[in-house]
Amino acid sequence: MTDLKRYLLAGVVIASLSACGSGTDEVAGAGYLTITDAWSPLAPSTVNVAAGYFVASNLSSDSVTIVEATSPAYSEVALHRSFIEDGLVHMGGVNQISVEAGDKVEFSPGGLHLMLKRPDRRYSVGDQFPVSLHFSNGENVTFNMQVKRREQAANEATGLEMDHSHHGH
Ligand SMILES: [Cu+2]
Repeated sequence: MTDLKRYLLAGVVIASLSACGSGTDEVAGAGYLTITDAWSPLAPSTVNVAAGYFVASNLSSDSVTIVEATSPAYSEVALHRSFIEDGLVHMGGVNQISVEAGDKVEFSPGGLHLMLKRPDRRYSVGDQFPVSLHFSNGENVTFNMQVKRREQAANEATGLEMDHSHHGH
């Protein structure tokens, strides 16, 4: 099994763990889509692609359609969706994603994701890089995506913090 396949398959397992979780730290809002929980799982050193996940909430009164994603940190960014067919994990490009007014769409392991190709440098846990989503109405939103270990993100999603050093006394 290649490192890339292992990387992508790991996401499917985590997806079931984090499905009921909900983080609350707001990352960016543009009047159209509010982006929260933007993160990218640490990629193996032998792979020059990474995935990007976030939740896009449409707090406006208009439908918003995401048509493109870009980042100065990666030379290619694509909207992708993972799916399982004949017991195998596949993924393919998505042309656009509409978020109805008052609705939200989750980019999460095993489903919709950003496919980030050819980074400008190696990213480590804790690093951040900017990503922009472009809408069909010409607007866009830019937010930072944080690099995390998959286990870390899953624990945060289920409220099982492993690091208790932040607890106040
Ligand atoms: Cu992909």
